[in-house]
Amino acid sequence: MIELFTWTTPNGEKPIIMLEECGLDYDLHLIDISAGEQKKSDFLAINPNGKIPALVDDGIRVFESGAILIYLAEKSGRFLAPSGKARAEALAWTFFQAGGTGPMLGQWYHFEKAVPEKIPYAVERYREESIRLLSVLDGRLGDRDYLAGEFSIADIMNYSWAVAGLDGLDVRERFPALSMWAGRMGGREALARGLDRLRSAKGGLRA
Ligand SMILES: N[C@@H](CCC(=O)N[C@@H](CS)C(=O)NCC(=O)O)C(=O)O
Repeated sequence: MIELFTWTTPNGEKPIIMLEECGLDYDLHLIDISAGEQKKSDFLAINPNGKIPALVDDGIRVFESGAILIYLAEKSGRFLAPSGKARAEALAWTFFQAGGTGPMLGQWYHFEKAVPEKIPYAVERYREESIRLLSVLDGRLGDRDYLAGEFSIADIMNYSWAVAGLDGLDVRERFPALSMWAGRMGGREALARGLDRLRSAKGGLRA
C-alpha cells in the first residue's frame, strides 16, 4: 500500500490529486507542519529535508512533489508520456513549477503576509517575479487546454500554486487563459475528491 505523508498546502495537495487521478489506493498520514511534525525523526527518515510531501511505497521512499508525481506516473503508466515531445514538455512545465512559481510565490507570501516587519524591496521583488511567472503560464495556455497538450503531471504540479497566485495576488482578470485552465482543472472529479479527502482529514484532526 502507498503511504502518503502530507498537509494542506499547495505542495502537499499535488500527490493526493495525482493518486486520485490515477485511481491508486493509498493511506493518508497528515504531518502537521504548523506543529513541527515535519522535523521529527520518524518523518526525517522519509525526507531528510524535513518538508512535506513524501511518500513510501513498498520500501521506496520518495520526497519532492515533482519526484513523487513522476514516480506515480511511471508506476501507473498515466499522465506522463514514456518519451518524445509530450514527455519533454510535461517535464519542462513540471520543473518550471518546482523552480519558479513554488519558491517565488512562497517567498512573496512570506514577505507580504507572514512576517510582522515589512521589507518593501522583498515584497516588491517576489510579487513582481510571481506575477511574471503567472504571465508565462497564461501565455502558454492561450492556445491549448493543458500545459503539455494532453492533461499531464505538469497540470497537477502547477494547479494549487497557480490558484494561490491568482487569488492571493488578485490577478484573475489579468490572466484569463490561466483562470480558465484553473476552472477546467477544478472541475475534474478526481482532483476535487483528493482535495476533499485531504481537507476533511485535517478538519477531523482539528475538530
Ligand atoms: N520543493 C519541495 C517543497 C516542499 C515544501 O516547501 N513544503 C512545505 C509545505 S508547502 C513545508 O513542508 N514546509 C515546512 C518547513 O519548511 O518546515 C516540494 O515540491 O516538495
